[in-house]
Amino acid sequence: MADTRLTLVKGDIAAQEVDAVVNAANSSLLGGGGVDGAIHRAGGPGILAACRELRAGPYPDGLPTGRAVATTAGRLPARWVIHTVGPVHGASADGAELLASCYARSLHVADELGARTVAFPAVSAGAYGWPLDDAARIAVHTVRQAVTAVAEARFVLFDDRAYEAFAAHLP
Ligand code: AR6
Repeated sequence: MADTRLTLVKGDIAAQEVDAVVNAANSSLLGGGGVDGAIHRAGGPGILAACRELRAGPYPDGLPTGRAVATTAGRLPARWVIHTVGPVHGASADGAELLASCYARSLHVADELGARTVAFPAVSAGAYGWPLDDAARIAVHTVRQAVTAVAEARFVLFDDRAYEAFAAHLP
């Protein structure tokens, strides 16, 4: 397995030219605000249609927290969207493991797809209230520990504060 390169970019996750972008979704898979809103807006209705098929098929009750599943990326520059559901901060005792699981399982799905470049947002660090520094620590640590064929894991941060939080945890 090649060493995964961890990179940082300040910008919009929906604009990334990578094989797969990770969506900070909710269990319904049917859209929302933040990253989820940006991805569905930019990617067009094909993503929502694919999500509805997942709900009609393998995920009738929605995607559980900490899991990941791929769909088309519609009109995004990426080929796939990997939807993952972060934990709401403080909602359960195993939240940190669930947040780590979002990154580990997203990389696993990327490997199944053959995606070599993957862009991640700061999962749970927005509407779900996870403190940014801790979210960054869990994200960077989990991706660094992962055994994966992904060549580049790109963290895409929306503002300076998030960028600095992630930068502080990179080697
Ligand atoms: N590109 C990159 N980062 C972004 C973007 C963007 N376009 N927009 C926001 N961020 P959030 P969560 C940052 O709320 O906390 C949705 O409604 C944002 O500043 O998108 O996992 C879903 O449907 C923050 O640092 O995800 C769920 O219901 C980080 O991305 C819920 O929100 C994550 O913020 C998920 O909440």
